[in-house]
Parts: sequence; structure tokens; C-alpha cells
Amino acid sequence: MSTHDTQSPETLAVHAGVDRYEFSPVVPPIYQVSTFSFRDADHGAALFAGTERGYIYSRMLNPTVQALENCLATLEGGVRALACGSGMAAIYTALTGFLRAGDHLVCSDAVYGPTCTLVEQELPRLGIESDVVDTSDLDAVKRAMRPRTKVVFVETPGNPTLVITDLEKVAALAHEHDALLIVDNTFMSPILQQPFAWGADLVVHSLTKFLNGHADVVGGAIITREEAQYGMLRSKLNLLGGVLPPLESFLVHRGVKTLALRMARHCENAQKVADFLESHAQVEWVAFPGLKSHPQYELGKRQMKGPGGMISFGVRGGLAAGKAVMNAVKLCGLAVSLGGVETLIQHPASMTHATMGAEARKRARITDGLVRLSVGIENADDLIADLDQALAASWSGARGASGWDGQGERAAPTDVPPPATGRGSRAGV
Ligand code: LCS
Repeated sequence: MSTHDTQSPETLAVHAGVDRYEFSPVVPPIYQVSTFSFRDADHGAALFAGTERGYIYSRMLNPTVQALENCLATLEGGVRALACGSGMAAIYTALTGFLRAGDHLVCSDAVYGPTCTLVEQELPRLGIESDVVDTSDLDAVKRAMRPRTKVVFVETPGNPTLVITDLEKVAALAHEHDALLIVDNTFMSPILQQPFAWGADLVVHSLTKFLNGHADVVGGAIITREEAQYGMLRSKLNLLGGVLPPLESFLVHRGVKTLALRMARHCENAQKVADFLESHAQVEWVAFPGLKSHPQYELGKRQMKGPGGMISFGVRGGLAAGKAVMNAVKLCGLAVSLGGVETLIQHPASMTHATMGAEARKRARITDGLVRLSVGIENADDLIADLDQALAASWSGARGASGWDGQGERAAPTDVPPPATGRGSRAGV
């Protein structure tokens, strides 16, 4: 482990979590087993008592899963990690691990839809209350803090608006109130953002996205920076049961080996696509951390090592025009999820963020016209050509639909998200 302290993320992504001399294979094999044999009854009892180390049952620990966990902990700069059956399982396990009835939670308003639904519709059943606020506005976070606030949960950049929260400032605020800061780092991956370096206490991921990168696994992870927190969460995960199976762990671990290469390409491609969209007459606004028009461009540059691969934009003509673009793309896939090698396009208001409800979407500034792109690692020119033809098709489609006579198209209803409280108006829209 000691050499890992000085190695860069690109190197760690290839080597961390693999003890080449413990396993003679170059990569850890898939231990596709549910249970492990004891040498004798005393050995089994000693493993359960924790006086001897070893594997018992795959819901508790499995070597293939553990290799991935060690890799993720090292990459995030944490101490230990827990691989979970999905990103939602990781979030649920982390939140219910630290919150009990009577406690209070402050959560970012721009988060993956089901995270918001969990916080506002499910946790109250356990007696856990919350305030969902724009965490990019520190005053809003301050106002939301209560004596029983135990956790501040932040997703940055937020899904799908790409609003950026200042992790260092929000961590300091949480700690002033003896609360933990939990950060969902899914959109960035540990290659582009390391929340522990800014003071976060716990990091969660959907492994389904960039970490795995190949759209063939659903998984999640929690990374801790303290052994005691890991122990508590491991017991909790063992009881809740939402663990990641060995085959999925193997696939994610394989995906992580190319994470640094993929993230560089995602960033490069997304920058080109965002520049193209921003200059297109049919596009009303673009949200992308790599554009100077992003309200927190400078913060993003300080806190993140790259802008990431996610873009949100609005097409002139609002929802109808956005739908026409989604129906007209040929290379971009029309599907939810993100972070894979293939470019995907989707409509948050009717898809990923449908369950949170219209009010919660309004609060998070997720407008009906917002279209989200997860930019893959294809050739950027091919992606731009596809979006260009789709925008052209949507333009003629909109004309056809409205009986356009060549005059009135620019007067179509617009769909620009309002600026967040306390922040300047969006430049460039
Ligand atoms: N956190 C973030 C930031 C996410 O985007 C997602 C899923 C999750 C957590 C949950 O992870 P899962 O349980 O799906 O592994 N985001 C999705 C999205 O935007 N489209 O489809 C899934």
C-alpha cells in the first residue's frame, strides 16, 4: 500500500486492489461462490468471532468484491470501501447508517430523481426529516441547518442541471454543526474530483456509470475515510443485504482500469459538443462546467480536474423541440443512465426525474425542455454531425407542426431555467 501514496490516479486505476503475489493470476479471478469452507468447527467459530481473518459467506465478504473495494478506496483517497448492489443501495445504506428517527438531513435539490424521492418520500417513514435546498447557495444551506442535522448530502455537479457546490465551504459548514458531509461523486469519478481532499466525510458512487463505463453492470459503492465508519456500515450492509455480486465486481474492476483514459476522452468530447451546441442558433441554453457561461465556471476549475462528460441543454421551442431532437438522433442512443462509452440522450422531466414530482423539479430548476446528454468516447465530429442533423430535423419538424410561415418560429415558448437563488444570471443564454 505504501507505494500507492505517491502514485497518480491513472496508475492506481490499473494497479490498486490487486495483490499480484497473493493471487498468482495478474487479475483477481471471479470467486463465483456463495460460501467458503471452514477447516474445522473451531476455525468457523473463530472466523465468526473475528479472532481469525478469512471468508465466510459472500454477503459478508468475497475476494473478488474485496479487490474492487480496495481499488475504489485507494482511488478516492479513502480508507475502506463497500461495494453495493446499486448506487441507490449505496445511498440508502449510507443515509440510514448515519441517520435515525428524529434526525434531520440537508440535501442538494439537483440530484438524481430517485435520490430526491428517497429523501422526501421514503426517509420520512423512518422519522428522518429533510430540507432540500440549492447547496451551491451557502446561505441556503446555513438557513436549513438545525440542531438535529446530522448529514449534509451533496451531489456535484448535480444531475441534471450541472450546478456545482463548493465542497470545501459546505464541508466546513457541516462540520461547524457536527454534521457529516456525504458527497455523491458519480458525475465526476475519482479521476476528476476527490471530495475527501475538500473535507467530505463519506463518498458514494453509482458504479453503473463512469466507473464501470460499459453499460453492462448496475452497482454502487460507499467509500469511508475512517475504519470505525466502515465497520458500522459493513454490519449494516450485511443486514440490509444490498451487496454487489462477484461477477459484477470483476466487470467494474476491469472497467476502472481504463477510467483515466475514458474520463479524458469524455471531457474532451463533451467540451467539443458543448461548444458546438452553444454556437448553434437552435439551442437556447447549454449547461456544461467547461463553458465560460457556466455560472460556477471558476469554482469548477478549482474543484474539478475536468468538466466531465455530462451536458444539459434546451432547444428553442422548449419541450416539443427537445423531443423532436431526441427522436431524430441516429448515433446517440435514446436511453437513461450515463457514463458509458456510448453517447446517450434523455429527457429528465419525463424520465430520470419523473418520480420526484413537478414541484421538486421546479425547485431544482429542471425545466420541461431540458435535454441531457451523456457524451461517450466516440469521435466527437460524428457526435456533432448527429446532433446537427437532429437539430435541423427538429427545426423542420417544429415548422411543420406549427404551420410555420417563415416568421414566427423564434416566438415559440422558451424554456430557459431561471438562475439559482443568490447567484448571478446565466451568462450566454
Ligand atoms: N447517483 C447519481 C448521481 C446517479 O446519476 C444515479 C443514477 C444514482 C446515484 C443511482 O445509481 P444506480 O442505483 O442507478 O446505480 N442515475 C441515473 C441516470 O441519471 N439515468 O439513469 C440512472
